[in-house]
Amino acid sequence: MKLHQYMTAAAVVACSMTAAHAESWRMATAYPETNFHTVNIQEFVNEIKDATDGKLDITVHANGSLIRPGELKNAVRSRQVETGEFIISGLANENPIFAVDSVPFLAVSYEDSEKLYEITKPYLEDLLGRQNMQLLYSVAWPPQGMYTDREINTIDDLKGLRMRAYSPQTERLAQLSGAVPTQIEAADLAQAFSTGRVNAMITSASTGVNSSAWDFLSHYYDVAAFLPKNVVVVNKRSFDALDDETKKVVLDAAAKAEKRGWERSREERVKQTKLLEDNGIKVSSGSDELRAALLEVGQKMAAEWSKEAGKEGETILNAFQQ
Ligand code: PCA
Repeated sequence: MKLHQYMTAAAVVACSMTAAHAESWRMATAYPETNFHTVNIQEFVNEIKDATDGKLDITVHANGSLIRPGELKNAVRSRQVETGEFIISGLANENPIFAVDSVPFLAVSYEDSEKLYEITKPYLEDLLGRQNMQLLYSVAWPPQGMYTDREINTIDDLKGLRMRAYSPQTERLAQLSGAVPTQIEAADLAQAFSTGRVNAMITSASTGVNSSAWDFLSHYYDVAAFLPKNVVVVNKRSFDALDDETKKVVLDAAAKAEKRGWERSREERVKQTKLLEDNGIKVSSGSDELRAALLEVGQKMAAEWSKEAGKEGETILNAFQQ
């Protein structure tokens, strides 16, 4: 081997050693820094940094500041960022399996949501895997209720209200309730309400508090329609490029973050619902009439989902109902 060839080989080795020894990743998320999912993610990346002695250093870019929420999945898929978090039902138009956690009144408790997650996890892993992504963990939002800028007694009172939606399911729910849906990202909520683009929304107590809902809205109907989940994913090539030890650190930290996240979500429900009340929002579970009508909407959506999800959907529902 000639001298310059030795030198080239040495340079290649030096480069790959550097790559193996210090990695800086970017993580993009859609929700604010104070949101409990984001706080959990920050702890997750801190733990990875500590456990690898800084070899894997992940910087979190929250609130859609690096990647617009609607672009998040494709950004991880194409490796524009190595890792990211997004709401899985946002992908419902790709495959109905992504929407099962958002079928209203199918799984309304944390226990049922966890059960549904365990059943659907292999499907999610497979579907995300086909798009070059590995599922690291998933955590549910607190139950979804309805916020309005006026008192609602029956479903007819929702007629014509402009209702903010964040997924195909929330859009359909608004539509079937007689409202007019508008797709708005969580990061844009305050602006949308202050400019009068919307006067109602379906979301959790968390997002209500994160967006200071009391500045624009007066009522929260805590109907607990469903618990949508966020997923934290990593680009497969980025993950595969890690050494085995680092991979294990990431997977262990992910398992811990998942457990911690579900616990925090439970606490969040209680804590943030109280904060809504403390700030003047009238919180109630809604009239019997309203709840019965929303249940009917839910049944309609469940039938639509089953039709779309076909055999796979049937398998999932059978396992869930056992
Ligand atoms: N907050 C997110 C999704 C579900 C939730 O509770 C949002 O409103 O966009």
